[in-house]
Amino acid sequence: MQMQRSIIMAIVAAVIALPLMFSTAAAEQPKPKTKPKPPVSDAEIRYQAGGSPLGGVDMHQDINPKAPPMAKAEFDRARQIYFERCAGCHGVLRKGATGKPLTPDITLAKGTEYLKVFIAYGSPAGMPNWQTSGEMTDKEVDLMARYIQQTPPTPPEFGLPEMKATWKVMVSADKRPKKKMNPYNTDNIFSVTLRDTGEVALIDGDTKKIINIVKTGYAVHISRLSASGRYLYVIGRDAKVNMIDLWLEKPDNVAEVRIGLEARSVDTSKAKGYEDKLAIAGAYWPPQYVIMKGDTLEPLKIFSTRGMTVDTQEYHPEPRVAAIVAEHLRPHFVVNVKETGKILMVNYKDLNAIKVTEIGAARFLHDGGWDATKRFFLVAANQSNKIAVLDTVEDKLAALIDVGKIPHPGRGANFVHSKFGPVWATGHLGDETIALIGTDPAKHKQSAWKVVQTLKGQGGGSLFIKTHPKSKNLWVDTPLNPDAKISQSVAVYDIGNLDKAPEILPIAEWAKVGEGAKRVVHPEYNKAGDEVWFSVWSAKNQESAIVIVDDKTRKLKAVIKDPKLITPTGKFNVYNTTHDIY
Ligand code: DHE
Repeated sequence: MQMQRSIIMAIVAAVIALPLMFSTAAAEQPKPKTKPKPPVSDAEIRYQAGGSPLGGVDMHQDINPKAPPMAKAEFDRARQIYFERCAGCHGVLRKGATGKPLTPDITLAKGTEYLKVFIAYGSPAGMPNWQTSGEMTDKEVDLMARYIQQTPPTPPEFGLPEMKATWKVMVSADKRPKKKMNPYNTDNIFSVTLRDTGEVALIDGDTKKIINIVKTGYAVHISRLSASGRYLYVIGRDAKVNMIDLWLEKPDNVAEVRIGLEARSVDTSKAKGYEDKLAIAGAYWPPQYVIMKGDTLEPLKIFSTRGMTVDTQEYHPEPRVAAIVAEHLRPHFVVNVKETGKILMVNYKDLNAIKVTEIGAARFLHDGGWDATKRFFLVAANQSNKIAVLDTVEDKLAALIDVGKIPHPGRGANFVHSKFGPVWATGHLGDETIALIGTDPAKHKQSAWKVVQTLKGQGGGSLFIKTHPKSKNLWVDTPLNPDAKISQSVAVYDIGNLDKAPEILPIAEWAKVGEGAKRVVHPEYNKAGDEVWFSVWSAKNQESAIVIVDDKTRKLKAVIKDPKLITPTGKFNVYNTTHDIY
């Protein structure tokens, strides 16, 4: 036993002394005896290891004679674990994303024992300690060490025939009502992601009652609206797009399609003359985006994002599609490609002559939103610790701005700063700061595209920030902070006096739910801009809730609880989402 321990300790020491291979910052050699701070925070690791649905997809097992033997059942189990835990950082094909490449040319040279220790104990540079944290057993670590020496299996492609085979129109356009058939104020409906049940809850913002629970894709991610606000589009991590008609007597699905095997983003055409005409969805696998008919989801055109990275100009086989937004002023979609670090402006005026303007930004593009004028789109290049600014009038990159560690704005927050004029704000996953960026080059040139003020938040692990044109409050969540006190509360700043410390509201406590993680996530305003809704997010088998705060008084206004409200996360108010108000 003692001897076994000494061997392990010797290997740990050897591993730490060798160049790190898993994390982004692997190039930095750890210095002995000092404890380097992981460049990837725990919050970020947990966030990225969200679970890819590709684990369930059948893939070919190549027999590599140099790799340690694996029975098919072992290979399939390891593949499932890989897609659930590892693919988010290391990539589907293991070529590396925010984590290091794990291709056999690298892993075979390290050998099983080395890899086991690395997986079990993690690295100071950010690789999680899967075994010592209790998340993987000894057997699973052994399995994974052998698995990553095999040839990476490739999931199948997903072209038009595959999409068409999944495409269903439940209520055809001509059978749908010509006017709204329900009493709801549809502009103030909230579509609430029920993450782990693969559903959205449609909640009436006026009465706070659930209108319907609608079946959608696996681990549903976001909702977006058509330009008229009638159709609601929901995307699941399994790349299933659902289209819900809010005019039905009981709003429900009218069409669905799968646009790939894994996805996160969806939006619709917003330009004048194209209202409700087209939808677009972006996939993680295969790396592609798809333009569909807006009223039926019939897939029309598919575009691959495979290509060269923005900086080193090297081929990347799986650049995932991150945020997509529709321009309001021109018939364009803005498609953000994660691994290549490119922003694509897709002109959809003529689907047979699509014009794509490619703007080089920085890796790895993730999420973002418009400035208040909707001319500039600001997107987080999260592993570069930068915000990229796209100018949609001059079709160019207006700026690349250094911000804090791993910016994560959601869609960000726009307001007028008393000193610097219009600003857009982002919080960060990797530190406690909130960056305010000037967005008005015409009237506030000195402040434009600069961090004009940095606020101190509760801590790292922030995902979403929000305000409303009618509000004087700026809300910042911290759901991924390791301290429960911080992850279960929210910070609110007075926009008129940003030098004042924020007020901390114990949202989870107000929910009065039982045991659970109770992460307070994703502030969202109602249409009037006088209420802010928060999700109190616990596990599938625990009680969760939606807490509604009066924006003016910052006091509790209502709590929505229901056994069907399982794992609520994102909430999308119909009016605010349609008009990109944030
Ligand atoms: Fe998200 C937006 C990707 C984990 C809740 N998320 C986005 C967008 C992308 C993305 C690309 C932008 C879409 C757009 O605007 O078109 N999210 C990913 C991941 O890859 C990641 C890190 C890991 C994963 O496996 O999915 C991930 N996301 C999460 C979560 O764990 C969250 C907190 C809970 C959940 O529901 O899964 C989460 N993501 C959200 C929400 C938005 C979002 C609520 C939309 C924010 C908005 O206001 O628009």
